Amino acid sequence: MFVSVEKLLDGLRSIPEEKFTCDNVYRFLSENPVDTDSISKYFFWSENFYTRNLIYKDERFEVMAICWEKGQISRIHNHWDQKCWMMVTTGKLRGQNFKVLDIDEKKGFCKLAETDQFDLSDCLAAKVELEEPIHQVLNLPEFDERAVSLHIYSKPYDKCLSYCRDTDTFKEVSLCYTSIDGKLCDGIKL
Ligand code: 2CO
Ligand code: FE2
Repeated sequence: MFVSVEKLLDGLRSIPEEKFTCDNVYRFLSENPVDTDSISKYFFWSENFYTRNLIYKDERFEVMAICWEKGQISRIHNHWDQKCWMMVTTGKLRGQNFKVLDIDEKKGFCKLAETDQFDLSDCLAAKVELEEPIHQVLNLPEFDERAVSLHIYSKPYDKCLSYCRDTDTFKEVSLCYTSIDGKLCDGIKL
């Protein structure tokens, strides 16, 4: 029932452009839980930040394994207009979605409020809702274990908006890979 990541990639590549929709890819992912052993060569761990490890990228989508030490959390962020799906292959993660209460784009001001929350584990598939795209992913200290999540982004993207709740501000930030094809990227210190 578990599939290797190579099989998952073959399947994703074979989905025609017009069928590469939120629902179709979500269904495909739900039907193809990924075998952890097939992605373990992409795992890198850092005490300082969650790591983003690129497994595959083409013009249409990228696939990465994200490794979360106990207690590590993402920023509150969006994915621009890109579609996103994920599954947690090891451990457990909390997802928290947010809605915009008030925004002044020129001033970089944005007031957010929490909306729904969800927990992911056991290769359960999830998608980022395009209607409410601001979210945060947390490996809560009480989960008390490392976690790994597999992410698919379509199209690939390397910038997002990051939101600060203390100051009600937001700004664009760059995203980088920790490793590509199982090799640590230049300049990355774990
Ligand atoms: N999107 C974040 C990233 O690519 C990880 S949180 O899950 O959506 O760094
Ligand atoms: Fe995200």
